[in-house]
Amino acid sequence: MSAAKPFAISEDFLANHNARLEAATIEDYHALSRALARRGVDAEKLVEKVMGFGVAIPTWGVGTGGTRFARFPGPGEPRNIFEKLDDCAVIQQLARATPTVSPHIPWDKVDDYGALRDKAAAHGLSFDAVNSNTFQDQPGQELSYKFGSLSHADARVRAQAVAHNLECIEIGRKLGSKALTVWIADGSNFAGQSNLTKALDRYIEAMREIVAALPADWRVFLEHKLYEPAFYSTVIADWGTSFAAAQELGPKALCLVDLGHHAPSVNIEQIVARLIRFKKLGGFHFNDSKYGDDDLDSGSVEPFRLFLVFNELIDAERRKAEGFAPAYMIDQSHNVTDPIESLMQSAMELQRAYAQALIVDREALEAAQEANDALGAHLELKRAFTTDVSPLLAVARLRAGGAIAPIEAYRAAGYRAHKAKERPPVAGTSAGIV
Ligand SMILES: [Mn+2]
Repeated sequence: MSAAKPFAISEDFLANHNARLEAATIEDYHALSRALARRGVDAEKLVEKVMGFGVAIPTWGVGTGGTRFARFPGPGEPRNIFEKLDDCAVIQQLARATPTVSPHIPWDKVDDYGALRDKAAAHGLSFDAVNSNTFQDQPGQELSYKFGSLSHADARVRAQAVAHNLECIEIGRKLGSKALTVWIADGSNFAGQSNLTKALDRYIEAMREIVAALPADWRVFLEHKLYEPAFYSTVIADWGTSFAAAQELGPKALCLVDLGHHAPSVNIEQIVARLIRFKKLGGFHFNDSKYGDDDLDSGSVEPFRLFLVFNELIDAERRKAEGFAPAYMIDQSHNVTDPIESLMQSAMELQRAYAQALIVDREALEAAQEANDALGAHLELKRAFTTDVSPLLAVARLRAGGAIAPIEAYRAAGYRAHKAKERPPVAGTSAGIV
């Protein structure tokens, strides 16, 4: 007996759903276009820019996340990487902002990477940065990462962690990736437990071996994180350490900014500006936070901060800043929502911040800055941030073949209910927070 074809949202269903919303959307878009035209902004050009914006979905993001205390799996969760790709495809089909997928090794290991690449391509998806994992032990693994990985005191553990990253590069090559993201959980829980200098020395030496193994057109992203799982010291704790390490490791090594991986009051947009200035901004893990590495949905807590990050990115793009080509990925843990809905909403919030940053009057902003007109400069940013670009984003989605209202369309299609029938839960489905 052959398995029934998995449920997919049909183009007819989507067209009918859009048809009901189209007239009002176009009316709102025309009103916004006229308002923007009065400010010298061409809405049509903005639509084109928004249609070209893409952010990668992490494969683990389509499963329910969890906290340190529990995970509450939802119905119809993907049970393997192929089903994860089906869910990523729905997100791209409706929201049209996520054409790439960021895999995680070993969670996404398969026997046939050609089949995986073909499956993604059939969905119109391709693979972005590969994420390595030396923050947990795998079944059958010879040595434990309990006391660290790339910075471990024991050279054999470091060698094992290096070998894992080299395997990630090999898998990434088969998938068409061009980057490796390395986050290590290494650190210490007690003062005196670890030699702070030696631990960093060992990390940099191990990373040298990984950098040396990168193909010519590959980059490696160093991801820093202030604390957790280590609570006394963390080897790559901040952007300064990440930057200094990337400098020593050479031009292929760049810094990755996960928005949740900083001290609570840190000025993240300034960190972004600094990394751009030093040609070391590799990319982002987008999410939002209230307290720490909360991995909440992008733009759900501090949308103004997200806008300010994009303001720096657009500033760099307009200046044609040397070496500026950041990779964008979402990195969130969806504990109380349907992950597909959260990922669509997050991708749209990133597009919103991007569009708002694009409509900042850069000449007026610079003039105010040069004249020391503090409030005038601030108001230029606020004018852009308070502009509701929703109709413009909806038109961009519509023209790209997506949904005017992705979450409403997704719910109306009953995708999750279908998957709940097709995908009986299995034990040990991996999901995580990095
Ligand atoms: Mn991250």
